[in-house]
Amino acid sequence: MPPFAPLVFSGVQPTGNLHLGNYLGAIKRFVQLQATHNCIYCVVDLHAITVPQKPAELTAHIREVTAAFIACGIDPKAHIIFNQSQVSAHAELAFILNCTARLGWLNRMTQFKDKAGKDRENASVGLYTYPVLMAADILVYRATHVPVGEDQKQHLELSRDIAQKFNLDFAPTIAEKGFGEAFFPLPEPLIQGPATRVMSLREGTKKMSKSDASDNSRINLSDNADVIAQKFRRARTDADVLPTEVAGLAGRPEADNLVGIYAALQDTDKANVLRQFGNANFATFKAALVDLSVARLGPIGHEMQKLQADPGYIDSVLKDGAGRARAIANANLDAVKDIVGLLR
Ligand code: AQP
Repeated sequence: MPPFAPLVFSGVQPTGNLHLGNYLGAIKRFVQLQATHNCIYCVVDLHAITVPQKPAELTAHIREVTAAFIACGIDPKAHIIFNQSQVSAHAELAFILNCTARLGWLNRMTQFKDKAGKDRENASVGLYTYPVLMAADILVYRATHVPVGEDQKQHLELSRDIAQKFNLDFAPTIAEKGFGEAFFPLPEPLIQGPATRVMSLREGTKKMSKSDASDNSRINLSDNADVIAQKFRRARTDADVLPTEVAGLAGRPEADNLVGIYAALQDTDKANVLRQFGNANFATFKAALVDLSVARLGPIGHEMQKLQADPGYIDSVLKDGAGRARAIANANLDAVKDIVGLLR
């Protein structure tokens, strides 16, 4: 595999109810990676329409995710923030990669099975091919690193399989056109830290999710201090005190989840949190968790509100980012067309 210039790409769906899991599992990492990498962060609006969306709400949610990116600390000038549908190369490459991906690979995707549920025949074709579009999102920039939450691991593996098969299928023309042994890098998932899978506050074995019917299951980035306090106070726990060692969290999903959240918010690890709170009861720990959450999330929510009050500014950020993203994506898509043998 030839050396590829390091480049970070990731995305968030504008499906409303951005929550603490999206922040700790993904956006917080996006912010950190700016210091060491060139980064492209995308509001993946085409992914959002794989399930029904109300048009006016979708528009508002695209702006909401953009505001969250900026409020959390992503610099739209030094890096790139844009919405997917403004760069048509994503959809074009997705079709070409649909012809590389195998049906058997897609049939193994657990997110499709979860989201389609029992009524699979009635799911959209877009929901089924979602992981191929995700591969195109990443590969159209020839991105090397992809920060995501644990739930996206399988999709990332599929992106690597697609990249590898494309490189093999077209190896002779890839070499002939001067790209060496491989055109696409095999993108590396960055799934790190104590909160890569934040769980529901109501059920410690279920992922915190935007689409959960219960608002009490998640902390939204837009929640105010009172709501955050109320939700954590009501969060399900067990009857025991906190253990002093990480091993003591085994079999206690709710405790493990809250300790992981605290660790991620404090930029530390679970062992250190348990050194501070081992033997404490949940009332004490939850009070500290509320204080820390409000201190970290309060300024973000406030800044998001301010930004969303100026949709003109948000739209200008997306337009500028899309222009810069398009230049990179179109050049790579042209190369793919040349490799495949399509005239342009
Ligand atoms: N609970 C979570 N813990 C850690 N990371 C999470 N992510 C999502 N939920 C958690 C990560 O957030 C990024 C953006 O997610 P997405 O918008 O692409 O959609 P998703 O993964 O389908 O998120 P949701 O909230 O669960 O939405 P619904 O309810 O619509 O399915 C990704 O990196 C994801 O891993």
